[in-house]
Amino acid sequence: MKKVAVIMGSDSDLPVVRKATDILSEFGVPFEVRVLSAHRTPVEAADFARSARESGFGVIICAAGMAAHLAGAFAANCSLPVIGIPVKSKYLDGVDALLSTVQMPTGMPVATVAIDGAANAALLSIQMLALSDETLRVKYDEYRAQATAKVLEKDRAIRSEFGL
Ligand code: RP5
Repeated sequence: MKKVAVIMGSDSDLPVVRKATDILSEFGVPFEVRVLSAHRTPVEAADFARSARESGFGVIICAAGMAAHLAGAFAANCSLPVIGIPVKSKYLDGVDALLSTVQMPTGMPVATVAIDGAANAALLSIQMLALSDETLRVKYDEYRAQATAKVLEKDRAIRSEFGL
């Protein structure tokens, strides 16, 4: 199976990123984690992006906060699908990172998830890899079925609480 690259702009992003790595682990998807910054280590970030396909990666997840150019920089240097996670920082509630990540110019797409939406980033990467991996597709469909069952159970519990 292809690997997922999980890149964060700073180690301070790890508490958010952990939600993605936990899900990748749960699904048995191979991944590598790096701290690489579009601004602080631009050469290393570009080198990683340029060699990502030949290194066996199939999807890249980039988490960054503030003026978050990490996902865009990866998209510019690599034709693998890039998923951006805008990370909330203490000043602008993550809207700065959201706009920096989502507003990519035509031709350089970044699939941007919600602010701190690391779980969805992992799930989206799994959906992408599952296009060519039947075992992973079955696991993902089971996960979705369980998620549906949990909500239906909550619905039953709430209705019962109101005597319905
Ligand atoms: C971004 O700046 C990082 O992704 C992080 O979210 C933010 C703050 O970084 P630190 O100052 O905590 O290293 O590049």
